Amino acid sequence: MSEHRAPAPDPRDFLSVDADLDETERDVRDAVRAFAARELAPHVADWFEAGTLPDPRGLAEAFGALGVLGMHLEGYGCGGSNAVAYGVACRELEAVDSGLRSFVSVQGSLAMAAIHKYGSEEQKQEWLPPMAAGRAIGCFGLTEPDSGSDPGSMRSRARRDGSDWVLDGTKMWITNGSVADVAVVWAATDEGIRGFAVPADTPGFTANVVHRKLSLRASITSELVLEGVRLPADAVLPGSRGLGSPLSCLNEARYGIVWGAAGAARACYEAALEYAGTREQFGRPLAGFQLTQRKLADMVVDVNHAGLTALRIGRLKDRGLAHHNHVSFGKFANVAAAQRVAAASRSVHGANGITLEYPVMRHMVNLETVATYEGTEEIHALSIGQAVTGVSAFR
Ligand code: TGC
Ligand code: FAD
Repeated sequence: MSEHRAPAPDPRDFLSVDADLDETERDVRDAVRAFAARELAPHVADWFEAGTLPDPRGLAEAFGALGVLGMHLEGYGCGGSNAVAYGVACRELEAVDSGLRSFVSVQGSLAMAAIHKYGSEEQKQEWLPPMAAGRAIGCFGLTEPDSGSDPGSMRSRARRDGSDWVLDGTKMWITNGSVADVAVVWAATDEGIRGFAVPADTPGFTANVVHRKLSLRASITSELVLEGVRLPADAVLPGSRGLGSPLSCLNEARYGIVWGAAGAARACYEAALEYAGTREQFGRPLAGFQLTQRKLADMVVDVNHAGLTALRIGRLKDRGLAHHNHVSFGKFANVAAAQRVAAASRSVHGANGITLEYPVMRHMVNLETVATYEGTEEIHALSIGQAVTGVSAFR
């Protein structure tokens, strides 16, 4: 009897995580990966260097045609995919740049998800089909200059004036704020925190671009100013009530980051593997030095752990079993893993690693934002701590 030999691991998918994707999920992976290689990767270093996205509307329409905007939502022109397929799409986009995954996250998992979860039938009909197609851009305004990790302390107010609502306040760090057609704005009311669909052409609404960022440069970040913004009664998202409403949207976007961070980690690891195989010092490739192999071993472990974590949480989500503490676990673990991989990859690249000719420093600085937004590393550590001890240490 001949001895069975398992195939040797594929260095690019060491634990064969993708073998556990079904055919539809693999098709999504291949389509998004091909799109990203063709339409995004050749330009992203220039966009990052310029500190902006030169054609956000064109990009939105291209993402719409690809089918990734609100792809996990049902109806209204959305794709209705499962959570794993959506996650795989996020992974492939973030393997190019976190800012590009952010574009898709904010549109689909925050702005569209808020309208889908809490909006009226009219609001869904008005906004979701054009947003899914990328003909309309949305943003999600929760954070304020003085309320980041603690959004419950927000100062933005919405008060009734007859049947109208009048909104005043400032939102800060809002992705796509200055290119949005509609801003989902969260404000305190006499009935608690509620969400509002604010068309960007409403008098009193202005958006100012945040300049001089050193991270997430291939992404537009804005301040939203609302001064006496008068909205009709039907602008409120009728199903929204309390801080739990925006937080449940965050779970969707945080879930995308769990996968996205695995993509950024994979890209940095693959860049290091390739570089170490070709760059020679002391008469042989860097890959032949023990210290480099240790870095590659650490990287491949982090990349595969991140991939397994993402897939596990995705499968739980598709069975309706992903608690928000699971998502916190994934964001906390995978972003930290990606940061370790990016730093190790940058060191393998030597001086070349600090340039935009290679993707690693771009990923490394992007990951500073990814570790900060959607709940900082500390906030997710405290969520996990609360889940395992039963004691809240937020305050
Ligand atoms: P707390 O009293 O704990 O909770 C208030 C209510 O919300 C419920 N809840 C959640 N519900 C759904 N999902 C979650 N993740 C939830 N976390 C809490 C909770 O059960 C409670 O419900 P109820 O019915 O009892 O009232 O609220 P807290 O004020 O103590 O704050 C908790 C904390 C710190 C975890 C929360 O505020 C938080 O997550 N802070 C971080 C803020 C954050 O992540 N901001 C992100 C802004 S958006 C963004 O960054 C977009 S980046 C662009 C991109 O994604 O690419
Ligand atoms: P702070 O809350 O001031 O925190 C500062 C430090 O204190 C952090 O290390 C934090 O972890 C720590 N800290 C705070 N509280 C505690 C505690 N209880 N215990 C221990 N440590 C604590 N927001 C939106 O609403 N929409 C968007 O589209 C959006 N896009 C963004 C895009 C970019 C590029 C960036 C950088 C941010 C974006 N944000 C967005 C904002 C983001 O969600 C916030 O930056 C984040 O929630 C953290 O808030 P903060 O920056 O005010 O930091």
